[in-house]
Amino acid sequence: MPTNTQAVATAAHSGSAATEAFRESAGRRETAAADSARIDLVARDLLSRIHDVIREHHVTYAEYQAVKQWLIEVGQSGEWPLFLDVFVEHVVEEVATSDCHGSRGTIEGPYYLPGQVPLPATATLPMRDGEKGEPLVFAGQVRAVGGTPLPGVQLDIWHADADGLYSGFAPGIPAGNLRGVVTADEAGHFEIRTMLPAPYEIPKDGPTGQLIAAAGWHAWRPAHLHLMVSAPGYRKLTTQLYFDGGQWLDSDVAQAVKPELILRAQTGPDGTRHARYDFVLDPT
Ligand code: MBD
Ligand code: FE
Repeated sequence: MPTNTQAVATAAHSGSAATEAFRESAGRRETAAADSARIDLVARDLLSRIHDVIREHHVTYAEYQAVKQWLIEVGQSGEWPLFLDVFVEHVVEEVATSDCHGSRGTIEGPYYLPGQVPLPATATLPMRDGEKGEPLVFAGQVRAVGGTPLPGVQLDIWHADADGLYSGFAPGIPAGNLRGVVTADEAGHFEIRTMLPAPYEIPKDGPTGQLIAAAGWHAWRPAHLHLMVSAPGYRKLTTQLYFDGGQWLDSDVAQAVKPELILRAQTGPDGTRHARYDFVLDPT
């Protein structure tokens, strides 16, 4: 099956591409300064909780060596961004946004790429001729907490294609496919045409997928759109939107679904899906 071959070819590549993307993003990201007291506190507590798990579950030498081997493979395959964003980021996001009153955020994940094509308020995302899938029109308005419509809003959007693959992280997909930076109009309105993404499955041939299989878990995320919504003077919102009735909504491997983030899309007479979502931003 050609789809299968493509998915297998993708897997080995996506982890290292995500590590590459993360390294290149270093200058753009906030990084914590080395505060010795903070490192002492958090690192000591983290280690002591690992010690507790070993005691409670009588972890053996054989298991300890297997874990060591697996950790080496996560690094060598470049899957640390994938593994961490799937299993850890959701709690970092929860803590980071606990004081927000605007739209719910959720994790960024490993597949954001900066510098995508700028697009007007009404726009179609870059896609291949005959891009597979069902057409989707995603529209809405961006306002501040309190309801004032916001001018100068940027919506940086990226998502998987109808095979569940991301441009830049799977071979054979043109750079920038299904990615773009939309500037909303003066009243914060936008209307984005694209193709409905498919659910995403963690690659099975890397260490993250191998852990998931070995533990008997499933490796799926429900279909989703990724967005970063920003406006001068407001906190940048990083979020994802999901589709009502879609598979895996109740069991996302990355635990990043929230009920407020599920779109109820209507299907038009020509089969096009129409979904609306209004974003609310918190002031900085
Ligand atoms: C994804 O597409 C994603 O959004 C996350 C969080 C992790 C892996 C793949
Ligand atoms: Fe994703």
